[in-house]
Amino acid sequence: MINLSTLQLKMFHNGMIVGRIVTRNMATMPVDVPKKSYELVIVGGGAGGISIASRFVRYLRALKKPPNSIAVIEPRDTHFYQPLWTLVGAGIKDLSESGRPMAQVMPKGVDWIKEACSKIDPESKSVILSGATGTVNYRYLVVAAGINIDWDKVEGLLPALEQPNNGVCSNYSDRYVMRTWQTIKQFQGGNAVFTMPNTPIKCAGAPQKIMYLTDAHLCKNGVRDRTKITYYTSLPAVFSSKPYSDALTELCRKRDLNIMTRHNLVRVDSEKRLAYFEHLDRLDDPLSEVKYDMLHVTPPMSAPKFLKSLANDTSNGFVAVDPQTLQHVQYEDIFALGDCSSLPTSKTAAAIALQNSILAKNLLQYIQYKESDNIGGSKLKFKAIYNGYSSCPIVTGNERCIMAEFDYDFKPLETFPFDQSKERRTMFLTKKYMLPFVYWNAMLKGYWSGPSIFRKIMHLGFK
Ligand code: UQ1
Repeated sequence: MINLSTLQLKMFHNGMIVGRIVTRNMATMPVDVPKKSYELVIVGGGAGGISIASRFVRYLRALKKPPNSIAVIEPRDTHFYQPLWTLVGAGIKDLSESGRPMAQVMPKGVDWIKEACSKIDPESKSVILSGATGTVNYRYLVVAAGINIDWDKVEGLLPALEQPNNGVCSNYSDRYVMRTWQTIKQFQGGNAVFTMPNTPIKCAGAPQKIMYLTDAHLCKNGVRDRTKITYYTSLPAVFSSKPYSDALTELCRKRDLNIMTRHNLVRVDSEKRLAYFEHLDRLDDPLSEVKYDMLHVTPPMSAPKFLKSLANDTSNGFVAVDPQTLQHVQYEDIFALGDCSSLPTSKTAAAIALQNSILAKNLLQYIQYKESDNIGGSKLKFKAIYNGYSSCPIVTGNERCIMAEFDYDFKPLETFPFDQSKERRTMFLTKKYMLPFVYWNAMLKGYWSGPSIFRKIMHLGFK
């Protein structure tokens, strides 16, 4: 069976992607035979890996290192701007706009090793690959390996997603995101159910954004009157940062969107169209059985297994780094950022915008310190400190958006000199047009550290 997203992606691979590579003639293709060792190895070609690679191509040139002393290990052909998938699932953007060939975003001057990692050995400073290359040694390592989606942890979910037109969908994959839009379009009323799992996930706002967009669509096409919409979340509130949570709770009340807290999806029966939830505060109770006509699932996620050697007792499988400096807590020559890291903030591209700049500054400082003549002196004190900044553009439907921005304490850290917990059209347009532009043209090229500079300018004289 070919579903629509695979078909679209195929056309996109064969047409647009090839066209782009040929016309721009700037592709970095994978290396046939990688070197045995590199100054800097970056694991992962996602938002974190590519932005760090771009910065270090510049830095290593400045440090007078030979070209191609950086390797990026990434097995995939396509780089996705995943924040767009909320809009793709709601029929506002095209799937093809969310991806570009990996070759096109890979900076010139790095060796792209197109293989998957199977293990990292921090003692021998080597990355063990699953393909023919075997092992690559590093002097410095950046881990930006993303997060794993555990579709199979919800019983019956994968089979349900693989059958067409049964009301089950998920924005969390290029394979299934078009199913969401199909499902919304075909929906004729009944129970629309949205879920948020009991694990760390990427973009914790996305599970509810698609609910708001579905609500808006159903209002427009006259189906809303015969629909009950419910959000089942594992969390105790609709959002982690209080001012935004309060605004969203009020918005849900006004729009008759029901919120069921501390509920976790464990099973889907797609034949009978039943979803089963455990109650996280009453695990001995029988599962709640919920009839659905549409079910948008946010799957459970976990740290990639091959990162085990870099985790510790408290990091839950994620790479254990210092929350302020992004350096590994045990191995000084390893840094990590993004979804695979233990950084206790919301896992978003906006967080990676600031993290990549902090990590790059600190790793550069560390390299200079290690390679200077006066080693053995005082302990290195890092200059760049991460405050946990993350942001989540919560699209609330009708071309409106609440632009949540907060720090490690979930305290608002807003860029604009107005109350961002209010729905605004300008923020929707920022999400739809400006942020993708900034991502492709500045962030991946190593020139975007998040909006903090604008925050400082805009708040001059205001607060
Ligand atoms: C951001 O800087 C960024 O990087 C490009 C994103 O990427 C997807 C974002 O989603 C957001 C919200 C930010 C923060 C920027 C502003 C203007 C609040």
